[in-house]
Parts: sequence; C-alpha cells; structure tokens
Amino acid sequence: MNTENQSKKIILSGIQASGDLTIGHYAGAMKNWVQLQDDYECFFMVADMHAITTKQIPADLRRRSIDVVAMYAACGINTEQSTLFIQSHVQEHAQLAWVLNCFTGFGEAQRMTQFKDKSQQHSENVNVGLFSYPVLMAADILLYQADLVPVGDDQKQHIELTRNLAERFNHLYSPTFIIPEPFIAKEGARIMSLQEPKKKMSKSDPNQNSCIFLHDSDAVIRNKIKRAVTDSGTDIIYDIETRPGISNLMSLHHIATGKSMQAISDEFNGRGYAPFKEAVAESVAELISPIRSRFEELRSHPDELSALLKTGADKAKRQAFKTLRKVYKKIGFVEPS
Ligand code: ATP
Ligand code: LTN
Repeated sequence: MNTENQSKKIILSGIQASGDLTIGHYAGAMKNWVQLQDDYECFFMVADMHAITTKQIPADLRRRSIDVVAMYAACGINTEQSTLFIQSHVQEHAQLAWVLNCFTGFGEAQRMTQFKDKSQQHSENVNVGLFSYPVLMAADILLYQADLVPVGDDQKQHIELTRNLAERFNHLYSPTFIIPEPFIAKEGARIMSLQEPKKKMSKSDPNQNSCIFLHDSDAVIRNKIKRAVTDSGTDIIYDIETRPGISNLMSLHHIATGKSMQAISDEFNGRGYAPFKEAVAESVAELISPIRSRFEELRSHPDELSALLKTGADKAKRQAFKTLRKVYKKIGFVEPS
C-alpha cells in the first residue's frame, strides 16, 4: 500500500525531548537506527509533544529539541538520506492522535505499564496527556505507514497497542494503515542505571551519576564508571538476575567494543573488578568522544540545523497529510472546499 513509488520499507522512530540523551538511547535506539538506515526509508523525529506529558521548562525543552536532532546526526544518522524532524512541526500528529483516541478503549490505555510507572513517578501531575501518550505514539507511527519501529524493549507494549489500533481501523473501514513491527535489538535493549542496576538508565533520573550522557567528557565518564555499583563477589559473568551491576557494565563494554559477553567474561573473569571497570571506562570514553565532538560542531551551526529541520518537516508533512486525508474521508469528515 505504501509502496506506490517506493521500493524501500519504512521506519519511524523517535525520542522524547525530555532530557539529555544517554548511552541508553545510543544502545537502545540510535545505534540500531544507524545500522538500519541504508536499507529503509527512515523518519526520525524528536517527540516534543510527548515530552510535555511531564513538566518541562520551556527554555530547556527548546534547547533539548535541537540537541536531540544534533545528537541523531552526531551518532551517525545520515541527514541527507533520512528525514529528521520535530513532531510539533507536523500538525497531523495531533490530528490523527485525536481520531485514534476515539478508537482506544479506556481500559486498554489503562493497562499500559509505562502509564502506571509514570503516574507513580509524577504523582503530582497525572494528566490526560500522560494517559493517552501511547495513542499519540500510534499516530506518529501510522501516519508514515511505517513497517518497522526500532525501540527499546520498554516500548513493546506501545507498539502492540499501535498494531491493535491499526487493525481495528482497517477492519472497521478498509485497509488504511500498514501494521508495523517492533524492532528490538537483543543486546543494548535495556541499559541499566549505574547506581541502581535493577532500574533502567533514565535521562530523568535526578542522580546524575546513574547516567552516562552522550555529551559527558572522558573524565566524567571514567569517574561515573569507577563509581558504578557492582555486585558482591568477584565474578565477571553475565547474569542480570544475580549480577545486575556487572552484567550492565558488560553490556556497555559490548556496545562500545562489539565483543560478545562470553569473550568479555573469558578476558576478565578472575582478575577482579578494578581492571574490568578500567577497560569499560576506556571503551565507553572512546565510543563517546567522537560523538561529543561531532555534536559540539553541529550545535555551533544552528542555521544549518534549522534548515535541516525545515526540509525534514516539509517531507514528513507530505507523507503525514496523505494518510490523514484518507482517514478523515473514511470516518466521514467533510472535505474543506
Ligand atoms: P525517560 O525520560 O523516562 O527516561 P526514556 O528515555 O525512556 O524516558 P525516550 O527518551 O523517549 O524515553 O526513549 C527513546 C528510546 O530510547 C526508546 O526506544 C527507549 O526504549 C530507548 N531507551 C531509553 N533509555 C534506554 C535505556 N536505558 N536502555 C535502552 N534503551 C533506552
Ligand atoms: N515513547 C517513545 C518515544 C516515541 C516513539 C514514537 C518511539 C514517541 N513517538 C514513535 C517510536 C515511534 C519512547 O521511546 N519513550
């Protein structure tokens, strides 16, 4: 259906502009995007509308939205080839989300575990936007007729809801939406906090030592890894149940070097934690250093980033408008004359 003029399948993904990006985003998102970008037509957005489901300071939201775009490019997204845009620049996202809200059961939305978690985390601000967050995410995906959605494993349930909504709409009217598949890489799908390794590394964690940010200096990275919480004992063996701290450091080393968990264990087991932590600090610093430099370079040319975002929004809008028009027609909205 989406292949009229296209040979490549479509990818859409995004990250909220609700904080500075961490190595968790690199591992769970951008690294995979870079690997997939040549084989798919890609749309990568900055989810600024999702970000306001939790309290944001306007100046920070503005800066971060641009930072996220620069970070996408710094991590290796080819800006000539892929479409980069800011969600709020394409009004069809809000428009389709409203329609999909009217096809989503209250109980269905209530079952989303991210909603449950976030309403506990932000108990002072449990707003309706937070509740319908996954419906907006469904609109993001369905507008572009995406075949594949690369995300971290915490987003699987949202993709499942997206598929259900698409199937429901297609069934009630006629085939309209492509049913998207999630793409969840096995390793790196969940990088954990350096301080509480049973919790996901999260950019909104108030403890800065729990996260490695993609703009952290080499010295900061080394220091954070040195202080990372490890498990009792001395084994360097991958087992997230009994050795969550060490397993997380092994994941980071794997992300940074490409070595398998077995190879890491063979190399370091029996030598104690200190040399292993040093090796992880070195490999992670080596991974992040060029990303940080490219980010700083891109960020020093705001006009180029604005131009890129304008081109991206125009291209995204063309696709989004096409889908929304079909939806409006099918549900019985009168076309404006
Ligand atoms: P929060 O502000 O609650 O931390 P988040 O960072 O999980 O939110 P997004 O910024 O929208 O939410 O996440 C974007 C993508 O990055 C998602 O696919 C998500 O699963 C992935 N991601 C985020 N943190 C990690 C992590 N620690 N490990 C692996 N993937 C992650
Ligand atoms: N909720 C997502 C971010 C996001 C997204 C999307 C991801 C918003 N819209 C569309 C993939 C496709 C998250 O990862 N926290």
